[in-house]
Amino acid sequence: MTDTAGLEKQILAEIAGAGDEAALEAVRVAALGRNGSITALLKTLGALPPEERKIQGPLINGLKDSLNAALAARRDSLKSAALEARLNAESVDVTLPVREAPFEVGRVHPITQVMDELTAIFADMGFAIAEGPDIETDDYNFTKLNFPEDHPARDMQATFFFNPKPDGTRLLLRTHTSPVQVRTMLTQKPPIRVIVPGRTYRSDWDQTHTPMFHQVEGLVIDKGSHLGHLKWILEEFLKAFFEIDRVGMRFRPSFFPFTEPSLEVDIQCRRDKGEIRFGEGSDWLEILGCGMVHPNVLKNCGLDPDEYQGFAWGMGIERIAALKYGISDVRQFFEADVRWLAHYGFRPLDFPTLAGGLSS
Ligand code: 2NM
Repeated sequence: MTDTAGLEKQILAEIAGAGDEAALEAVRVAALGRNGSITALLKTLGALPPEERKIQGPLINGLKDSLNAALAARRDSLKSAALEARLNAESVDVTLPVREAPFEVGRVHPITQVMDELTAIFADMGFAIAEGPDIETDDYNFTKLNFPEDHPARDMQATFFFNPKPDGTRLLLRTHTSPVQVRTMLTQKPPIRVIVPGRTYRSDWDQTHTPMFHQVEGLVIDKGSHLGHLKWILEEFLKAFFEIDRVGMRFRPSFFPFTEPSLEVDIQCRRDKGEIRFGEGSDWLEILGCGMVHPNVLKNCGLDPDEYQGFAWGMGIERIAALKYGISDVRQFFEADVRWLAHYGFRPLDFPTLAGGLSS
C-alpha cells in the first residue's frame, strides 16, 4: 500500500521550497514526468484488482490534480517575484543628470570658431569667401605679387619648396593666401570684395610660429577705392571681432612687395596681470598689415591701374584667436589635446552670428 498522503506532503514541501522556475520544473519532472514518482503510481493502477482500482484511481488522480494546481500556483508566484526583482534591478533613477548627446560633447576648435566669426562679420559687409589650393606655383605665390627674383621670402629657409620639375619650375606650399587673390583678379571682373581664410606654410617653429598656420586676407578692387574705405572696413571688423564699441587704431608705414603704400595697424589696448583689454589703455599691439594693391600686381593680374584701384590686408588667425580667447602659446592650437579642446573649444550648435552674438 502506497502512502499517498505522505508522498503528497513531501512533494508539496518540495514545491514550496523551489527557489526559482528551473528548480520547480525539476520537482515537476521528478513527480509527474515520464519517470516520475506519481506517473509510476498511475502505471500500477492497471494491474490492481477492480475493487482496489476504484479506491486507488481517484486517490492517485486526485493527488496528480492537486500537485498540478500547487505547481501552477508556485510558478505564478515565482514569475511575479522574478518580474519584481527585474523591475527593481532595471529601474531608472530620474534624479540622475541626463547624459550629454554626442553633439553636446564635441567641441569646435578655436581656429574654426574664429574663421566662422570672420566669415559672419565680412559676409555682413557684402564680402564673398574665396579659397584656393595649398600647393601653389612660384608665379602665383611670388612673381605676380611683385616679389623680386632675389627677395628673401623666396629663400629656402622660409618657404617649403617641392623638388624642381624637369623644366626647372618648382611648386611650393603657399606662404600666404595672396595667390588666391591673384586667382580671383585673373578670373573675376571688378568690383571684387573677397576675404580669403586658409592654411599657409612657413619653415618656422617657436612660441609665436608654427610651420602651418592660418591667415585671413581681404581684397577690394573697384573704381575709386582708397585708404579711407580700407580704414572704415578694418575699424568695423575690429569692433565686431573683439566685441567692443570703439577701437583705437594707429597706422604705421611699412613695406610689402605687393602694396604701395604699405601700412601696419596697431590697436589700442591695456595690459594688466597677464590680461589684455582692447578699446582702452595706453598700450599698442600690432594686429595686421595692409595697403593699396601695387600697380604692378594689378597689371600682372590683367587689371588696368588707371581704371581700377584696390586695397588689401592680411592677418594671422592663430594670433587674433589667441588674443581674443586668452591662449598664451600658439603651439597649443596643434597639440590635439582633447582636454585643452574641452576648455577652449566652442559648442557646435552655437553658430557665430552678428545678431545672436559672435562668441556667446
Ligand atoms: C598683407 C598685407 C598687405 C595682400 C595683398 C594682396 C594682393 F593680392 F592683392 F596683392 N593680397 N594680400 C596683403 C597686403 C596682405 O598681409 C599681411
